[in-house]
Amino acid sequence: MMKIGTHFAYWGNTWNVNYVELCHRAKKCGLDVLEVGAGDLVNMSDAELEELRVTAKDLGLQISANLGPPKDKDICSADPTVHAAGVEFLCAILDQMVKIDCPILIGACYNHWPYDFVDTDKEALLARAVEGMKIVGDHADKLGLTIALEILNRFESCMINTLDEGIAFCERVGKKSVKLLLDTFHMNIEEVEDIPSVLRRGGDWVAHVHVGEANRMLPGTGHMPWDEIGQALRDINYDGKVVMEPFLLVGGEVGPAIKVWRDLSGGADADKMDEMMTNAVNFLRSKLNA
Ligand SMILES: [Mn+2]
Repeated sequence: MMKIGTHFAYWGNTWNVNYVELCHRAKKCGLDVLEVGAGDLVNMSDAELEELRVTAKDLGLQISANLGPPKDKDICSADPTVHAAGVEFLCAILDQMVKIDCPILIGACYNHWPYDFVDTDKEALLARAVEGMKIVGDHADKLGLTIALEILNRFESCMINTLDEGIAFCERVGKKSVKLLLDTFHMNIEEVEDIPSVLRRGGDWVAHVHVGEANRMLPGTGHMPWDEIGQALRDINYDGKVVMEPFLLVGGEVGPAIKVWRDLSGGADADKMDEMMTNAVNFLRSKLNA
């Protein structure tokens, strides 16, 4: 059974949030998964991590950890200090994930995000990232965790923009734990094939799925082919997490990072935001588990 989740930043426009509160809110909306910021885990005390673990467990909620690495901890960097710091950071996150029973690290862990495009020497960037990810992948293998590398569109990365590039990267890394994340928003921009075909071809490489409409609004509010997407995921026997990334709010830190320049929430207050999320969960569940 596929599990339905949301990125935590649906509810606000700052990266700094109280995950324990958001666990309760996610549960209220009928979600199975809360996707938290992986970078936050290294700044949380063991007591805070334990509170999050227990809260999620008691609510029957699963947690996934979403990372956009900072520029000074980046495994594609030509600076050996930054590269090493990136490897160390990713391994430290994996260690923290174990403490909250979080099985999967997701995101474009192969470069910093948002990427600044100062260095676009793609082959050299990829070669350094592969070497770094081999070490991180070994650590994840040892801990029994999964890393789902996110394939991003051209405006967010110059390294991995398509499924084929993602598979090639994972094959070079060659670790059991290192797989892919496919996101309807990015696929809609970059892939030649229709989205269901890309998912089918992704097959066993697909370890995590992000969903949203073409403008990242909630599933069911735009023109994505949800019946066919659900069918494609069933065809590959996908039983992982399907996590929405609905970024609707302008301003704060999240708005500019995601390039949200108009209110996509329709002026929704907190109750309306929860109602819209609940509707999207029900919509998605009907499409995925048809
Ligand atoms: Mn995504």
